Amino acid sequence: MDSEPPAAPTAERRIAHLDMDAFYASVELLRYPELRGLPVVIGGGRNTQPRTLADGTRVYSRLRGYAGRGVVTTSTYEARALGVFSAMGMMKAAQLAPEAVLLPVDFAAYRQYSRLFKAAVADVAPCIEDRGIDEIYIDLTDIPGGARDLALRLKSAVAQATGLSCSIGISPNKLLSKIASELDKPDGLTIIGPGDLQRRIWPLPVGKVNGIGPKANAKLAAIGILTIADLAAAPADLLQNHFGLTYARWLLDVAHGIDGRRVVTHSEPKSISRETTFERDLHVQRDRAALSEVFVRLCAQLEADLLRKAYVGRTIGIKLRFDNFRTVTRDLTLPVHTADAAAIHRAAGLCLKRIALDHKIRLLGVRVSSLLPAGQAADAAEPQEPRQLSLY
Ligand code: DCP
Ligand code: MG
Repeated sequence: MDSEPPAAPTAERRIAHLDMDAFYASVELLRYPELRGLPVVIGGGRNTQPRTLADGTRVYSRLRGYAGRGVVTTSTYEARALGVFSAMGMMKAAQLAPEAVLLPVDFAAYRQYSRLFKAAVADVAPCIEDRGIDEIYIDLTDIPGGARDLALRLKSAVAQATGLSCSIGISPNKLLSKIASELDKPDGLTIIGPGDLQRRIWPLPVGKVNGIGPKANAKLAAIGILTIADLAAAPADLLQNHFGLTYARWLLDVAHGIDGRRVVTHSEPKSISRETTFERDLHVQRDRAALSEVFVRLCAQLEADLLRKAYVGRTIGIKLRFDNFRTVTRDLTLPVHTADAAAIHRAAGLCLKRIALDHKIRLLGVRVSSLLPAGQAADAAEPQEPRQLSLY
C-alpha cells in the first residue's frame, strides 16, 4: 500500500497494467526458436548452457535426473501445463516434466529486454510506473483513443521492439488493472469497465488481490471468506475484529474496486538486500570462519549497492534460514542513516544475537531499509568504524 495522496476522486482515470508473458522464458526462446512449443524451464546453472555441435545443431540439458537445490525462476506455458511453475524446486519439476529443456538464467539479457519493452511503451504513453523487470502501470487517462485500441497499440509496440508478447489489463485504477492483466494470459487483453466488477472480479479468490498474501488469505478463509464477492459482503466489524481498522478498511475498498493510488513515475526503492544460500548447510561453530566471511561479504556488497544507487539506510535486518527451512528475521533501527559496511555489519551482528542458533544454517541475508537518497540524509554516519570480522 503506497502512502502518496490519492488521485482526485472526481477524475475518472484509465490505468493499464502490462505484464510480459513468461518473461525470462520468452526472452530465451528468441535465442533458441527451435524450442518454441516445448516445455522449457529457466533456472539452471552455467553447466546447463546449450552446446553447439560441429554440424551446428544444439544440444540442450533436460530436467531429467536433476539433483541440487535450484528453483524454477519461470517456465513456458507448455511446462506450466505439466505443473511446473515459478519458485518450484527443480527436483520436483524434474519429476513432473523430465523431458523439459533446462536453460540457465541470463539476467543481463532480461534486463536489456526489460529496458526495450518499457521504452517502446513510453513512446506510446509516457506516464509509466516501473514495477520490476517485467511489469509496469501506465496512466492512459490523457492519451486519446479507446481503451482497446490503445492496448493493441501498446502490444504491437512491445512486439515490434522485442518480439515478445504481453498481457494488459485496463480499468480506472491500479488494483483492478493488476488483477485484470492476469485474467487472459498469455497475450491477454482485459478491460474492466462499469459493471464488470461484479461479473469479472467478484468471483475470483481473494488471493488474486495484490496485497492479500498467504497469511491474510488463510485468515480470511478461516472466517469463510474465499472470494472477493464474499469479502464485499463481509460485515465491517467482523473484518475489523480480525484485521484491525486500517487493513479492514482497505479490504472493503478492494472488494468494491476502490483504489486511489496514483501511477508513480519516480519511485524510490524501499530496501536493498543481499542474501546467499550455501552450497551445504553451515554449522554455527564448526563453520564459523566460512559464515563470518560470507557475512562480511554480504555487508560489503550492500555498501557497494548503496553507494552505486546513492542511498543510505537506517534499518538493518538479517534473515536466516535453517536446515529445517524455518526462516527467521530480525531488524534494528540505527540512530543515523548509513551506507557503511562496518556499521551494517555491526547492526546485523546485533540482530543475529537475538536469534537462537540451534540448527545448521542454509541461507544468510542482510537487508538495509528506511532508505533515503544519500544527499537528503543530513545525519548520515561517516564510514569510519573499524571493520569487524567476527560473526557476531
Ligand atoms: N521470477 C522469479 N521468481 C519467481 C517469479 C518470477 O525469478 N518466483 C522472474 C521470472 C519471470 C519474471 O520474474 O519470468 C516475471 O515474473 P512473472 O510473475 O510475471 O512471471 P512470468 O512473466 O514468467 O509469467 P506470466 O506470463 O505468468 O507473467
Ligand atoms: Mg510476467
